[in-house]
Amino acid sequence: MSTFTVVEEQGVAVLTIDQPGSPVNILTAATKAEFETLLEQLRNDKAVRAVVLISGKPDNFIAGADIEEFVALPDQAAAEALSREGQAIMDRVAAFPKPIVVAVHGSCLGGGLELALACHYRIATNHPKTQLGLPEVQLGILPGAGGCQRLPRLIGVRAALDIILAGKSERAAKAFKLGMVDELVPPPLLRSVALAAAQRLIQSGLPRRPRRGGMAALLLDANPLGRALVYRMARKSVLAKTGGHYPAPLSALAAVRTGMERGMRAGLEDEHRRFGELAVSPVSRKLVQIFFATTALKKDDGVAPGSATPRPVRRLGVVGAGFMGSGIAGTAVAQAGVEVRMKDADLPRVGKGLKAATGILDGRLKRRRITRQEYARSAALLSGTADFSGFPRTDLVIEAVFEELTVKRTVVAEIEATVSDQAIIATNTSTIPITEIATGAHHPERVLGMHFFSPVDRMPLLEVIPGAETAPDAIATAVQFGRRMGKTVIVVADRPGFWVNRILSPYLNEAGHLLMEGTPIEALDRTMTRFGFPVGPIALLDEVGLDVAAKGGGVMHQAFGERLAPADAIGKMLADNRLGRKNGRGFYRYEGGKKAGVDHPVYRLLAITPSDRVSPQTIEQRLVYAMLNEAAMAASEGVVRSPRDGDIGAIFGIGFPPFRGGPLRMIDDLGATQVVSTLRALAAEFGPRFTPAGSLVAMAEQGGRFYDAGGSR
Ligand code: 3H9
Repeated sequence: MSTFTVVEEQGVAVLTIDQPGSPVNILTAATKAEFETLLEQLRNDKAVRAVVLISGKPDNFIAGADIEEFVALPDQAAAEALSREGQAIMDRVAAFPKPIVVAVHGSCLGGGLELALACHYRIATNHPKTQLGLPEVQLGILPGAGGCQRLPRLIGVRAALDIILAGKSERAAKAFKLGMVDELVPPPLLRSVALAAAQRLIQSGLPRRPRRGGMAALLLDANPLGRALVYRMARKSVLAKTGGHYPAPLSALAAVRTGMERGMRAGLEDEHRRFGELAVSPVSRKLVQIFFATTALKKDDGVAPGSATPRPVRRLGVVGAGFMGSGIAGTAVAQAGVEVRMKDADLPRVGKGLKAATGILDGRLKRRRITRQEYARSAALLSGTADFSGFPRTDLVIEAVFEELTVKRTVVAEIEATVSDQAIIATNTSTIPITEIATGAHHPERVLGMHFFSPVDRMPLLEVIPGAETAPDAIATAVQFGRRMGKTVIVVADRPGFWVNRILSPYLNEAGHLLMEGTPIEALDRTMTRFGFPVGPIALLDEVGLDVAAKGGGVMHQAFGERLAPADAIGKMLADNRLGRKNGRGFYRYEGGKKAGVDHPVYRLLAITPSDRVSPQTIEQRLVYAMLNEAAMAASEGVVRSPRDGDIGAIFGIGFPPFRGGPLRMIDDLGATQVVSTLRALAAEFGPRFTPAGSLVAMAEQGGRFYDAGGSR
């Protein structure tokens, strides 16, 4: 079946791309071949004087080159050839003797945008689904079909680097402002405006585009000295963000620079050579695995396929208008567009919660992620109550009250007494077993856990936790709703700490042990950010809040015994009224809400003399292996349903370095035998808490792995 259809209207050939059987259009080998053949025909067809390229998909233009093809590339030479071939197609489009107008609605990404950039005139719809971007660096590669060359030529080096180096997508309105798009239209007008533009180009030739950006553009984009400064700044910023772990952005920067300083040909050559190197690199392989894992999770409702009928959620109730509750409410209106009713004990608290929830919308408006109309529409979805009024109409209620079993049980009973017989009740807890909260509920089959991470609007993960009696319909409803809130959702077992806090626990404890042995706070945090975590363990404790960490640590200690006994640092900190960032007193100092260096009196408080006795290698080994061991143990207990869920949970929940693929992938890469022998050595030196998990030992003995060898998924 063909991907393209052509109809001719008054000398304009409308070429519609609509890949059969796929939700999105992708530039596969077959698509590219068909496209080239068609272009050749259109070139020779005398009746055709211009072309309009448009998509037949409802919300997608083109999602880029086929990522599956990268995975199959055998070596660097093959990857380089793929890029060279992509560049050649785009060159033929750019040099096509008749004007090509591209009409974009929906996502226009990677190779899709590179194709649009090669066309002669770009029209996009002003719809929120229309996003234009070059996400390649997020896959560990660079735009390899001329994108590193055409984008800076079109919109200037600074704006292009901003998009390419971060792998960013822009809404159409921003793309228009930047000059990536020539015209912006409402969706129903897209086709007719594109046809009119094609007629215009037939009459008056290709448009001349004025240089944008005024004096700054003249100084920084249009002259080599200015550009040298731009490259230097960009490099510095990339290194600060990636810690040198991700080669793609620096390589993309170099390809842009070559093209801008030595010409298009040299740029394209550098681009395909670098694409070849990156596409087969271990970092890219890991990032592609993460892409496939998150894509697969988008379709996974956490229950056996066909075993559940998820309930549509139109109205959400949130009980508890504190930090978590308002975060959930604000994210739900902003992302899922549902009505949200917030409830707390009294109206002043409700008012505060509503204000905080609206704050999430304020932030989005300020960053221009939403328009004023969208802001007004979302804000109008929020309402509050001190007496459960409005709750009978909710489909799902999430409680986020104080973390205390009896309080949670009472709240669940109150909710049950108010909502309909169909409504699902979720409890947002990080430490209390769901089955215990559901004990005493009239309908425990409709009660489950939804563990959000803080801050809710920014953290991408959600753990959904069925209790012993939760019905599949309830699980699927919570998972689907979590996805609508923009979260990547994993379904995890009702075991203490669930998955994320379970594997975090021994890691944070070990940081506490190292600290009490005199390892400086900076050394601990620096070592782990160098390993690739976004923040180090001590800074993380300050962020989480030391009271919360102490409570969680206590629960884990009680559940798993001495192996997860915390060091006594946090107790001493709490006795000194140190709660972390939230009260401005933690392991670090906070000035005006900003972290401002280690708070040295802490060492005296903990009765330690900091010294660099322990090497960074040992720090890293103790911290990382504590987490790897726990991950293996929890996985063998069935806390996660698959290694995929475990790794995604670690990456999205605690920022485990994506380029390492997650703790279970890391064990596979190191080899179970090596992990076991390192753990045994650590156990001999530092105590039985490092005793390797039985499942790891068995894996080492039998040559097992978490993932199939060589598999990309
Ligand atoms: C590139 O372009 C390189 C070039 O510079 C140079 C080349 C020389 N390839 O996410 P969804 C599949 S690199 C293969 O559930 P949504 C996806 O796996 C590419 N498959 O839909 C899933 O398959 P299945 C740069 C792809 O509506 C199905 O489509 N582009 C690709 O939630 C539906 O996907 C990107 O990085 C692809 N490129 O989101 C964009 N794209 O049904 C990657 C999608 O079998 N894609 N699939 O599980 C996305 O970000 C999202 O898919 C998108 C739609 C926003 C487009």
